[in-house]
Amino acid sequence: MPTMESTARERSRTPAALEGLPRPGRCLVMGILNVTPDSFSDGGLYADTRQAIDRGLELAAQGADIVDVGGESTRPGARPVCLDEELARTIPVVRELTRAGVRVSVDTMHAPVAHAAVEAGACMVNDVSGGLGDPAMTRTVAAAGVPYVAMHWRAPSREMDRHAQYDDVVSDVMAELSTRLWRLTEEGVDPARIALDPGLGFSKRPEHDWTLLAGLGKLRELGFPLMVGASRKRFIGAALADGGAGEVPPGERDVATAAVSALAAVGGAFCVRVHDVRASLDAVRMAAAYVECCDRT
Ligand code: PMM
Repeated sequence: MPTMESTARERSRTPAALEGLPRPGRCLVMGILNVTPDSFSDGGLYADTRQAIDRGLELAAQGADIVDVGGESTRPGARPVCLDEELARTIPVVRELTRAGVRVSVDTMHAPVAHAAVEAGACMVNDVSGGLGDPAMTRTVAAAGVPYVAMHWRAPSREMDRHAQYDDVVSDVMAELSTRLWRLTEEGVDPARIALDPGLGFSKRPEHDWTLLAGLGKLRELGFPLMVGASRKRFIGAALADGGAGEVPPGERDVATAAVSALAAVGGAFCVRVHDVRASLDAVRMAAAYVECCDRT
């Protein structure tokens, strides 16, 4: 059975990196900036453009390697927003943060938003649908030539919980991501600019999320850098409730999120996507020191 140490050793033999992003010798930390009224943990906090820009600057000052700007909530049950609204929420924020020297990615499943965000300075597209939400996304990203995160996704937010059925969640997610990879590269996306994400919480129950987290080593066999988005998610709230009924609320999950960031980094993630940047930055630094020591001993 693989131990945490052997996982760490294995990870360090294959440095994962994504063309066009920094390589600080540790897992990257992406700060979450949801410019939405209805995201599950920070909805409404940064819905106004000025508040969102200030928050983005704050995340960068806290050490975020990338700030991920999103204008559409993807929480279970969320309704889609119209394109004009998503553009109005995200593009001014992307433009101002980029002007201020912040490295920005755009969290969208819509090709026109990805295109406009790259024009406004975004250096990465983070697509929770892995290209399934908009058939034009793949070609848009290929033409833009920016790094692209393709997340495992089965269905829109309003119905995703109905699709949380797996024979073997790690194998099933790998097979579905492989199909996406085939399509992405067929349509001209540079493989050196693709990262994959198992999509924790998206058509997954808490036991699926934990199995995927424990299976990062296996997912890395796909040969692409892995992003992990665990921050404040339900599986963390449920684990903190110690098997009791209910869940610890999202606002009280940041310490545990940082612990999960360390686990993800040791498991070989190239980037973690989090609300509380400072805590996860410390966590991935500890993971890097640990992995380096495993390498030497
Ligand atoms: N999760 C959310 C939004 N975007 N992007 C990636 N790549 N991975 C994720 O797990 C992910 C994501 C939903 O969480 P939020 O509402 O806290 O942003």
